[in-house]
Amino acid sequence: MRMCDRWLTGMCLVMAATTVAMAAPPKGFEQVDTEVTIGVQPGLMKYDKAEFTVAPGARVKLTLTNTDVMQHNLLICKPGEGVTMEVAKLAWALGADGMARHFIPDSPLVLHATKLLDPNASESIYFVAPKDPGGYPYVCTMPGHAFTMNGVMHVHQAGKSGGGSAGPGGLADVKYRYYEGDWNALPDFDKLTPVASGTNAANEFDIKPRKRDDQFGFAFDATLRVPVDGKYTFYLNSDDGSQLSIDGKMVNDFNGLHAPGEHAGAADLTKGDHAIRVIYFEKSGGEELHVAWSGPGFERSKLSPDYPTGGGSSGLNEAFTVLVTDRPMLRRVLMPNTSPRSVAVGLPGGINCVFDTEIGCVRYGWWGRFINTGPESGNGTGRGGQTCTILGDRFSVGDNGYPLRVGDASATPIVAFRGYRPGKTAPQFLMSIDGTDYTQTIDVAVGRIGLTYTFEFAKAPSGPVTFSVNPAGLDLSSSAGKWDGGTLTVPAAQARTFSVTLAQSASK
Ligand code: CU1
Repeated sequence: MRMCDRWLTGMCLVMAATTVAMAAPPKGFEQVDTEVTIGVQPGLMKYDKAEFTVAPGARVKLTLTNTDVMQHNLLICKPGEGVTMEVAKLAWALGADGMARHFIPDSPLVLHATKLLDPNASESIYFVAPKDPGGYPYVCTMPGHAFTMNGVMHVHQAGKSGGGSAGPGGLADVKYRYYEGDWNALPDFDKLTPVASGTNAANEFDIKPRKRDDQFGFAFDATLRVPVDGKYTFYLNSDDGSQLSIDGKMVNDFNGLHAPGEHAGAADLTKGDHAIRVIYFEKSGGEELHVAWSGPGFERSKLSPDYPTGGGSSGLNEAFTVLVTDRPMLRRVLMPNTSPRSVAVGLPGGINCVFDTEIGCVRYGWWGRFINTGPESGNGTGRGGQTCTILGDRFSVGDNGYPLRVGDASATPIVAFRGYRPGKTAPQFLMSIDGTDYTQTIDVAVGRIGLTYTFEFAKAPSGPVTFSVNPAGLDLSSSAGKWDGGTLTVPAAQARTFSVTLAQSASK
C-alpha cells in the first residue's frame, strides 16, 4: 500500500476494500481441467501472458496476481474484433461508480471477470470454457489500460488432456540475415552476401544484432502461427523502408527512404503455420523497425521488441496513430483549440492532454490513441503547418486560463515558460511566476479519467498559493489546502509542493 502515499485517501479506502482473499473453489471445481495463472508486467500496463489455450467445455481456474504497483482487473469477453475496446468504454462510462463496481460493466459481452485487484493481491475465478472454439479476448478495464492490457483465451481442442498449451499465435523460428550497404530502397537481399546471420531467441523482428547504425539491412524469415482463420492486419513502422510478406505474397509494402510512421496491410490467413518474411534497410539518421499485427479477437500486438513508437506521418494516407504505453510522449505540434505554442502530451495508458506554453496551463485532455499528425503535416517531422487531430474522447480539465496565483490572488502574475522534459513516467513543464521557478508535473489520475498535477516551487512561496479551474463536471481533490468551488487555496507553509487531481465526475 506504499503507493497510497502519493494519492488520495478516498482512493486508499476503495483499494483496501477490494483486496481479495483466496476463496475455496465453488462446487464442481474442486478438480479443474486447466489452471491458468496470469501476472502483470510491472510498469508496462500489460499482462505477462498475451494468450492461453483451453479446451471447449473445460473447467478452468484462472488466477490473476497483480504484480504491478497499480490496480488491475481481467474481463474475459465474447469473441469479435474491437470487443475489448467496446467493453472498456462501457466500463469507463461507469465514471465515479467504476471503482466500486470494479470497472465491470453490465454487458452480455462480458463472460467472466475478476475484481479490481490491489498491488500484490490475487484472485481466482472458476468457469466452464465456452463450447464454441475461437479467440475470446481478455482485457483490463481500468481507464486507459485496455489499449495495451489485453490478451486472448483460445478455445480449441489441444491434445486429449484438455487444455494445456497448444501452439499459441505469434512468431517462431525467427532467423535473421544482416547486410551492409548504401541503398535508397530495399535491395534484393537474396542476391547479396550477408555480413552475419543468426536466430532471435525472443522470436522477434529485432535489428539489435546490427554492427553499425547507418547503411545496413536485415532479412528476417520466421514461422507465423495463426490461431484461427480470419483477416489479420500487419503494421510496419520503420525508418527507412521495410516490407512484410507471407507465403511469398506482399502484405505490406513500406519501401523507400522515410521517417518512421505507421503503414498497414491486411491478409486473409488460414489457421496454422505460415512463412513470414520482413525485410528492412536503413540509410542514414534514425533507425527503427517496429512490427505488429492484429486479428480476430486480439488488438494490435507486437512482433518486434517494442511497438508503437514515436515519429511522424507516413505520408501515405494512413492515420498516424500512436497509443502511448510505457513512456510519456511529447510533441510540439499545432493542436486544435489552443495557442500555436502548445505541446501535445501522451501519458502512459492512453490518457493525453495539451499544455499551452503561451498561457502556462493544460487546456484539455482526451483518452484513447494520441494524435494524427495528418498526411499534410510535414515530412514525417510532425511539425508541419496543419493542425493535428486528437484521437479519442475529450475530457475537461476545467481550463480557465492560467491557474496559479502566489500571495495576492487578485493581482495579475508575471508568468514565463522555461521549458519541458518528458520525465520517466510523467512530463514536467518548467514555468516561473513573479520570478519564482516552479515545475508542473502532469500525471494520470489513478483509476480515473483525468489528470494529477504536482506543483513544485524552487523556493518557498511568499504567500498562500491559489489554483483555480472551472469545476463543472470535475471531481476535485488535492494533497493540501481547501477548495472553494473551483479554487484551491494552499497556505504558504504547505505550498512548496502540492498536487491537485482533476477527474471527470460520473455525470460528465
Ligand atoms: Cu490494468
